[in-house]
Amino acid sequence: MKKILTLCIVHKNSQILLGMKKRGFGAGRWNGFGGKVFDGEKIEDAAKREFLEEAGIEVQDIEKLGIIDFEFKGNPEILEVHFFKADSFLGEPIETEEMKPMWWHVDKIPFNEMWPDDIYWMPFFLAGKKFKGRVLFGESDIILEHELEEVVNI
Ligand code: 6OG
Repeated sequence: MKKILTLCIVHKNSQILLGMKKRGFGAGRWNGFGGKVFDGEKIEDAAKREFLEEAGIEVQDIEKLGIIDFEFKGNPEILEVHFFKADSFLGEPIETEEMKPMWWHVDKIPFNEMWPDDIYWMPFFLAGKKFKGRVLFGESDIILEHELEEVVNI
C-alpha cells in the first residue's frame, strides 16, 4: 500500500523556507511544504498546489531532487515522498492554518525540531544532488534503518 506525498522547499541565497506544521501528521516540526497527491493529479502539480495552500506563494519552476519511501514498523502503508526544490516564487509567504513559514540560514537549520530523517537527505538537497532512499521508523519515530544514495536520474 503506497501513498504518494510531496515536499517542496524554497532554497534561495543561502536560506531555505520551512514551515512549522501546526496540525496533523508531523505537527510541532519544521518541514518543507507539501501533502497528498490527489488521484489523477500530476505529482509536480500537487507540490505547487500544496505550496499555495500552505504558504500562499506560487512556485513556478520546481525541480524534483529525491524520492524516499518512509515505512513505520508494523504499518503496511508506505509513504512515498517526492522532494522538490524551488528557487523562486511569486507572492509573500503567509501563515496559514497548517503552517507558519520562516526563513532559515542553511548553517542554522533546526534539525532537532524536524523529522529525524532530515539530517540525512538535507545535505544532498542543499548541494542540488538527486537522491533515492528508504527509511524505517520504530516507536517514538526513532529511525531503525535508513538507506540513501545519490542517483543520476529521478
Ligand atoms: P499531510 O499528510 O499533512 O503532509 N512527510 C515527511 N517529511 C519528512 N521530512 N520526514 C518524514 O518522515 C515525512 N513523512 C511525511 C510529506 C505531510 C507532509 O509531511 C511530509 C508532506 O509534505 C516520516 O498533508
